[in-house]
Amino acid sequence: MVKSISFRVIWALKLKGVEFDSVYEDLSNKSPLLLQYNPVHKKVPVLLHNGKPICESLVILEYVDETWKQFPLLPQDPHERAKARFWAKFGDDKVLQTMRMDVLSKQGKETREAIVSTIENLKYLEEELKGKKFFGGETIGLVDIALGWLAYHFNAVEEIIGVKLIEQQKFPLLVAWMQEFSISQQSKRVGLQRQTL
Ligand SMILES: N[C@@H](CCC(=O)N[C@@H](CS)C(=O)NCC(=O)O)C(=O)O
Repeated sequence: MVKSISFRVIWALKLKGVEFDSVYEDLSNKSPLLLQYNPVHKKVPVLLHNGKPICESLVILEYVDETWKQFPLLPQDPHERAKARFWAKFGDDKVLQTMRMDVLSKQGKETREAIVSTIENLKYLEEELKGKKFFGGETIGLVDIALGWLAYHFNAVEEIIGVKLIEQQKFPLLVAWMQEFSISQQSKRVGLQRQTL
C-alpha cells in the first residue's frame, strides 16, 4: 500500500509541534514489536503514546487531535466534523482503492474501468474544494492529511499506467491543492520525497 499512509501521522504530529521518535519497519520482515502492538492488522502506522499503542492511521489522527489541542485538525461544529470524517473515509475507501489498488492491480478492460472510477472519484474531491484553499478551509485539516498521499503519488501512478489522471484543465482546484499541500509540508520540513511504489 502507499507508504505515505504512515506519513499522515508524521504530518499531524509536526503540524502540532509534537516531538516524536520514528521507528521504521521492514514490512517484508515484520518485527515482534509491530506484531505486539498491532496484532490484528499487523500494519504500520502504529502510534505508541504513554506505552499504549494506537492503530489505523485515521484513528491515530483523531487521537492526535484530541490529545494535542493546538492546530486543530477537525472543525468544532459537529456537522463539519462529520463531513471531514466522511471525506477522509471516502479518500481511503474510494480514491485510494480505485487509483492505487484497482488501477495498478487490474488488467485490460478492468484497468480502464478503474481509471474511469478514479476520475469519477476525483471529481467529487474537486467539487469539495470549491471556494477553499484546503479541504480544511484556510488551513490544513484532517482531510488534507488523509489525502496527502495523492500529492506525492499521483504522477507515479500516471507514469506506470501511461494515462494522465489529474489534468490541470479538468481538476484545477485539485492541482492547486496538491501544490499548496506539498509546499506547506516542505516549509515545515515534513515533506515526503517521491517514492517508488
Ligand atoms: N488502513 C490502514 C492501512 C495501513 C497500511 O496499509 N499499511 C501498510 C503500509 S503503508 C502496511 O503496513 N502494509 C503491510 C501489510 O499489508 O502487510 C491505515 O490507515 O493505517
